[in-house]
Amino acid sequence: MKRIGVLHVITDTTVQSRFTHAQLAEMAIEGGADTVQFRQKTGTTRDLLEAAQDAQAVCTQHAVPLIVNDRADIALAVGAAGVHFGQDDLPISIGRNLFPQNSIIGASARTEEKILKAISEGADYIGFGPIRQTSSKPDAEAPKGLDALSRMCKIARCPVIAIGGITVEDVFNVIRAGAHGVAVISAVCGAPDPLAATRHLVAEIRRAKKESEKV
Ligand code: TZP
Ligand code: MG
Repeated sequence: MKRIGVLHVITDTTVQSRFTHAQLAEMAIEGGADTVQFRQKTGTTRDLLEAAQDAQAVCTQHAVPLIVNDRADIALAVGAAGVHFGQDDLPISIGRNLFPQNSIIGASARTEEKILKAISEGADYIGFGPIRQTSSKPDAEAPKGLDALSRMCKIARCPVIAIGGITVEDVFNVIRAGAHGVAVISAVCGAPDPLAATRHLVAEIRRAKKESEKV
């Protein structure tokens, strides 16, 4: 079984322009994030490659997996630990054949049917959301909430990473609902101090996991 991180910090240079992907990766890792996701929707392939290479260098230095959103070519080119595909990206089954066996392949899926399909094609984890309202993804669906998260976590026989509008105040309940972990953009990238914000998220995830162990 592959180790899937519990805090995926998604680096983003559109919700903020103070920091580069690499700088965000550095702060997130120092704050305790165990996965970094590189996500950039605009720019040339060369722009993306260079920014992802810089983020990968930081992740390599700290032995933290980097997952590239959308772009199998960029993930392969920088030697990332994995890739994350949405429903409009490459099918998981094709990605599985492109990447080494030990690569992590994540899939966004929002219905029971799509979750089961992604798992059957070889997804290592499911990204489920948006849990709450989010301003980081303009085409996000309506918030799914914690009840739907809980249902999907029971259906999925693989780790579920909750995403979308998750704040530090939410993390405890999100993990208690059954999520293996959370993925965030604004809670870290939009925070006044991304490093401190990451630390706080990690502490909340640990508190929730400890609580879950008690029952
Ligand atoms: N996919 C579903 S919601 C979302 C993505 C990429 C945006 C997450 O960003 P934030 O700022 O944590 O809501
Ligand atoms: Mg995508």
